[in-house]
Amino acid sequence: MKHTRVSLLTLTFALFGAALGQAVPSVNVTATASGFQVPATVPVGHVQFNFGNAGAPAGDIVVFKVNSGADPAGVKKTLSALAVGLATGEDTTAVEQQLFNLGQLYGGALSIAPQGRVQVGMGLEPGTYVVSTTATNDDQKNPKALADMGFFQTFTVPAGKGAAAPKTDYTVQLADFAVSLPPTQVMAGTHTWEVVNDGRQPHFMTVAKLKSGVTADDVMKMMASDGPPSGPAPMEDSPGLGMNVLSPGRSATVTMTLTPGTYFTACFVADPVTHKPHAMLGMIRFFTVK
Ligand SMILES: [Cu+2]
Repeated sequence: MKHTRVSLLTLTFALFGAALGQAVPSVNVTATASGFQVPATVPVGHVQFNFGNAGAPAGDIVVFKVNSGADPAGVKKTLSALAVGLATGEDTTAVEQQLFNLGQLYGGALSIAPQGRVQVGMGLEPGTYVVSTTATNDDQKNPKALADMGFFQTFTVPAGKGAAAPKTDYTVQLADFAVSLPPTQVMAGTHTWEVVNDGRQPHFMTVAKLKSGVTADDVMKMMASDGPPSGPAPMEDSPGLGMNVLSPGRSATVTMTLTPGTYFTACFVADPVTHKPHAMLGMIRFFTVK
């Protein structure tokens, strides 16, 4: 009898939960050595992407909503040009503007550790989307865009009513040109961060931990110096942290596990007016994790 009562209680809670709102669906996107594996259709509304790395070359993952009337093949060509430009250190301002005219950037992962996963949540409207990367293969002399090597897939989002965005632990606001960090102390552990682009330009958010003994001043001095950086990198290798480019008005969430220490956050999108990376115009901040 007692067992039955527990089951009824569980059922009541399950029904109550369903009435409150749909659960956020999980969508697996896996980067393999030969490209991205992406479902053909992804639910409308808020979804949680589980970006996995199963032997892929190092790189980011970006989700891009293609403007109605724009051709995904044009997006591929532009992304490829951007990837090669970034790899060869060219001025990428013009090609970035071309990309921004073809659709909207919904965020994504900046990097994923080998065999690792990164959880990125975002709200999807009906339409055609691209999952791709701005990375190249590691041929230093003649870099080839991964977008041309299988790392470019599309999916569609059908019309309907989807899940609402879940509550998050911390919020970061990106603006032209500033980064607003959470007003409260960031605690160590695994938390979900909402990243909001309140600016009129696209922005992204790198997050990396400073090596012990390195100060914010050391990093600022290194950033201000011209030419290639000398000496060892001041930041730890921090795969899985940060948020890929968000178009103006967009927001997305990323689940990050942080350990105590000092962290660096910045955006390096090129400003079309000054051709400087946004970090040089004020989009660089430091925060501590306790
Ligand atoms: Cu920016």
